[in-house]
Amino acid sequence: MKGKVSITALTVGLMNLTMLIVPALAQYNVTLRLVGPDEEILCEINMNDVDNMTLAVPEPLYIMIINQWGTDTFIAPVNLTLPTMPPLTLQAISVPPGWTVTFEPLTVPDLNGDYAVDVFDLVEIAGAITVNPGSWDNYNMLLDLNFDLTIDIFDLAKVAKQIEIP
Ligand SMILES: [Ca+2]
Ligand SMILES: [Ca+2]
Repeated sequence: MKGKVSITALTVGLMNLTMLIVPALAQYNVTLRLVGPDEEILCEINMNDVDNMTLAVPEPLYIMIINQWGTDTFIAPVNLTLPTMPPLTLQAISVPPGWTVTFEPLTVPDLNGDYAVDVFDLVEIAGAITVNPGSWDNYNMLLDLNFDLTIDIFDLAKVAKQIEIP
């Protein structure tokens, strides 16, 4: 019985804590998509429970966004038709709507976010290389470092160039 009381007290305590935290951090479920000219989804990235955020994207994609719209900050839902050939659409949708994303150029290819550029980042790209030319299976726009719409040795080379040898 005594244990039950203290669990309830703990639950109430946690609920109070949650109520304090939630209003400060609005959380969004976000879907980022790269959509082809026939509405086909070429790449879809889902992020759950994210705050308004900065998202590092391959540098050529960042430059495309800045040149086209003159800003790097957008509020979802948004559809950005990129000046690629063929024209592709970068789509950001959030639940609830209103997620703010600020794109930034990915100049340091720390793809697994461990604050170092090393062989593990090469592995991230190697895992996304597809053996079928022209196939969009596995395509992840955030790993396409030269943003030529395919993941291959040239993206690996961009990481390899920045690996620091101790
Ligand atoms: Ca890393
Ligand atoms: Ca590429």
